[in-house]
Order: sequence, then C-alpha cells, then structure tokens
Amino acid sequence: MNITVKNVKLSNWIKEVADLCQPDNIHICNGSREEYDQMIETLLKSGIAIPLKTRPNSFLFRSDPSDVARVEDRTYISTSSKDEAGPTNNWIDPVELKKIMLDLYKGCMKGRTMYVIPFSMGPIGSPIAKIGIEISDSPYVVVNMHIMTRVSSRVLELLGTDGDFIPCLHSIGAPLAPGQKDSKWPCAPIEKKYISHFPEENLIWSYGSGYGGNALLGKKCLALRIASAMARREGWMAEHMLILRLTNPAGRQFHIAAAFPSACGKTNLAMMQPSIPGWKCECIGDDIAWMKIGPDGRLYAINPENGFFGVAPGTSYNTNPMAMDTLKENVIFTNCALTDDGDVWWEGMDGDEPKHAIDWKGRDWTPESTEEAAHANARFTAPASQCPVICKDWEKQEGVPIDIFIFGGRRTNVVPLVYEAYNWDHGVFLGATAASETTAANIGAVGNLRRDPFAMKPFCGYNMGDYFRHWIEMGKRLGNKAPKIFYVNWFRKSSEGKFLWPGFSDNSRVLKWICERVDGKANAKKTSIGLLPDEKNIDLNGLNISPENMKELMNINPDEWKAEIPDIEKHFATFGKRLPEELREQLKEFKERLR
Ligand code: SAT
Ligand code: MN
Repeated sequence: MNITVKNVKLSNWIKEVADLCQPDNIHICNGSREEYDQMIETLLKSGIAIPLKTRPNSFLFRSDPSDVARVEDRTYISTSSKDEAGPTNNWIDPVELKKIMLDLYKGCMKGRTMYVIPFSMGPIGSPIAKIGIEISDSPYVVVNMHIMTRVSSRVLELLGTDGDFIPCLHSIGAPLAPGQKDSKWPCAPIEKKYISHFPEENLIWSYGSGYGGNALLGKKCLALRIASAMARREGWMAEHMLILRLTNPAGRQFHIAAAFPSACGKTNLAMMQPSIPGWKCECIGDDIAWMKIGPDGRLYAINPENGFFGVAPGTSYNTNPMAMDTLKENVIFTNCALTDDGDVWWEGMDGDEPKHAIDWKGRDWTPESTEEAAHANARFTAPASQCPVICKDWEKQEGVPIDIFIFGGRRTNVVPLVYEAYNWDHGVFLGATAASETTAANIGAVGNLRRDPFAMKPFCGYNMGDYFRHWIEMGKRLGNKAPKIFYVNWFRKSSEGKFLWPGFSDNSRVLKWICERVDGKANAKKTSIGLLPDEKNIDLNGLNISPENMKELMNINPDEWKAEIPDIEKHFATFGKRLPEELREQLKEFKERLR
C-alpha cells in the first residue's frame, strides 16, 4: 500500500476485501492530476484508451458489446424483508445474496490492482456531503470517478480515525491467471452480474460490469439508491433531477429541479440556452439533486456530483451547444465512433457524416453500414466546471432554493406539452403515475411504455409506496413554501410520426409560462388533467410552428386519458397498503373529472 490508512473501519475493510479478492497490488488513490495522468498512461500503453488528436487530454474507450448500459434486471435492493424493497425493486435476502456474491468475489482480483478510491458526493467538508470509498479493480472506473466525484486524500484526512463512510465494493469479475492476456474490456457474463444495495447498512456491492451506473458507484448506487433510503430516514430528498437557474429579463431568479428518466434530455435541459430574448439559463446539475429544508422553511438543492456522464448521440451545437463546448478537452468518451482524423463522432453530431470511421465495436464503418457508428448509449464523462454556463453558485454549500418541480418523460401521444398540478398532492399523483417510453440507458427493449414514478423506478432504494408517502409528508412540512409542480412532454408526435414541438432552446418558452405561473402573472385553464396554458399564453414569438401543431400539442383527448386509468389502477394496486390514502383520493378525483 502506498499510504497508511488511519481510519480503523477503512483499514479493516481494505484488509478484509484484499483477503477476499486477492489482488496482486493495492493502490490508495489521492485524486491528484499526476495519478490521473499515470492511470491514463497505463491505459494507453495497453491500448485500452485511445487518444484523440483533436481534443487535448481526451480519450476514447470501447466497452465489451455486452456491457453497454445499466442492468436493471441484475440490480438488487437487499433489505431484510422483501416488502421493504417493494414491488419496483428486485430483491434477494441479504444473507443469501451475500453468500452468492462472496463466492464470486473470492479471488476475483487475481492478477489485478485493487484501487481504493476515497470520494465525496458534494463539496468536500460540506455538511450535506457524503463520503464514500469505492474499492475497484478497474482503472477505467478510477479515471471516471476522478471526473464524476471529488476524489481526494483530503477525504481520508476528513475521516480521521473514526469517521464513517459508505463502503462501495466493485469488481469487474474477471481475474487473470498467471500469464493470461487481458482483454480490452474485461467483465463477467450477464448471469454473474450483480449490482447490490444493502440500504439498512449503507453498503454497496457491485460485481461483473465496468459500465456507467453499474460501476461508478458514487452515482446511481450511492447518490440515489442508498441516499434515497437515508433521505427518508432523515427527512430530506435524494432525487433523479437536474437543477437549473433561470433568470427573467427583470433579473428575478427561478430555481428548477426536473425529473426525467435516463436518456430523456436532462442534460440538454440543464444547459439549455433560451431562444426567447432576455432570459438566461445556468446549469447547477444534470442528473441528481439532494434537497433539504433550510432555516427559512424553503427546499434547498445541491448537485452531489462533480461531472456529467451524458448521452453522446444526438448531442450537437444545434441541440446542446453548451455541452459541445464542455467536451473540448479533458473528456472520457465511451462507445463513440472514431474518425480518421482522430476525433470522436456520433449520430446526430453537427456537420456531414464521416465518409469512414471506426465504429464503437472497433470495425470499419461507412454511411452505408447498416449499424450505428456510436452505440445509442455512448457517453461522455466531463468535468462540470468546464461547462460554459455552470452557475457560479453550483458548489454553494447551502444549495439553491427550489421554486419549481417538473416531471416528464417520453410520450409519443396522449400527454400535452405542459400542464400544472392543482396542488402538492396532485403533483405527487403526477409524479407517481409518470410513464415514459424506455431508452437505451438500460439493457433491454427500447420504446416500451412503462410507469417510471418520479423517474426513480430504477433508483429508489426502498419501497416505492413509502417513497410516495415521503413526498406527501415533505409537502406537509413545506406548506405554502413548497415548490409548484408541473408536468411536461417534449416528445409528442403528429399522426405522421413527426415531433410536434421543436424542443431544446425553445423549451424556454414553456419554462417562461411556468415561471409566470409561479409569479401569478400567467393564465391557466382548468382541465381534467390539471391547469393548462391557453395556446396564446405560451410565447411563440419568432417560432415557426403552425396553429394546428400547437393545437395537437395541447390537445387532451378524454378517451385516451380514460384508457390510462386501468394501467394506473394496476400500478397503484402493486403498492397495496403502502399506497398513501392521498394518492387513492387523487385517482378518485381524477376519474370524476374525466367523467
Ligand atoms: O449509466 S448511468 O446509470 O450512469 C446513466 C443513466 O442511466 O442515467
Ligand atoms: Mn440519470
């Protein structure tokens, strides 16, 4: 070991894991630039990292074709009773799961180095930050954690001899026999992958995958699944939400937190540059919000992350110029295509398609190829500080006061562009019944409609019925200081299958109406589903959109909404007694309004 570890719990744990996993070496990370450069150097030498000619200090990685996204089917919330994990989570009894995984972990790091990664979610030393230690045998994980979290030896100093941390154990599950040649992206087959959480003891065990949310354990595993369970116990919120600051022409600031499922445009909205004059948007976070009630009784949010792990395909100067400018240097790309002049490329990027490229599987690619050059879930890992519109207050310890919550998803039909909840409980009903078409962010079929309450279905670390109850309770505590709740759908299509709304920077038009509602300056009409703007309430100045399209975008077809009811009832029935009475009541009122 290169550093002596003073923290007793940590040194015991390192020893225990080393005895179990039997690595050849142990490396305690300090988070320094030199450490990052050294790791990259090793990855370059072995041909795993590919340097990019056009972007300084930036590298491309190609994963194994089987290891390209989160694996929800192999993700477990292991509580002492199945009921605590609830109907939306996979569950295995903790004793049994630990037995299975201990068997897998036995000798799993042979031939490899075991990295001990001390990290902070949230600014180091902040009272709202949480300390995690990830042990991993993947150098790719180390360099990504350097960007996505705050990795530092200061974290170890802060821990002292008896400070507490969240242990996050990760192995790619691919030991090397003596003399065995390593593959470029070692990982275990799907049936041996386990992404396990033990929320009753704040513990994470991940095995078999090297990709994104399966392996960078500070993100979905700690900052959402474990943190959501802690948040319920302690009376705060850990949500799958972007955070942005919108400033109107009069200089009034609005802070918005918005929940959309993975790969539904959170990063694009978080960095959006308004197309309407005089409005300004700044990014605070693009994926996760931790929120606590402040001394003034309002809800304050911080972004616990340090970087963006964003979807590359579709990102361009047209759709998200601020992301493009964030990606100029110091970036890790995963599963993008490589152009002949040594740059990355993906479907939807600006300019012409390359005439030739190497696809994400490492094969020749031309525009005639039948497969995509970049994987649909290809990602960039980039420091948040590089974003040109990162808010100057993004690391403020006390966070920013949230005025507005937005829920949404991908819905080709049924759901209008925007509507407002009648009140907090109705807003919780909208969050609890949110549905979205599935994306490539999870291994599995794409485009199927599923209920994804609060965009937390894959990320809630306890019974979702209790999570709904927690939302209801937070509303009671916040009273008239609670954020106003809205629902949006950027993805509605015409009968010809074309998107009706331009989206991206024009989403500012919708946000403007939302802010004006909060300020009591815009009208809304009562409908069966909630409060809707009149078409003329949305600022369409300078936008070329036909009145027919606007009509279709805002249309509410009662028959289509009635057709949703059986599915909502089925969804609610899965929570049994844990479904809050308030939501039962909301459903009843909704049905009455639809009659
Ligand atoms: O792979 S991640 O879980 O980090 C990305 C996502 O699904 O949002
Ligand atoms: Mn996400």
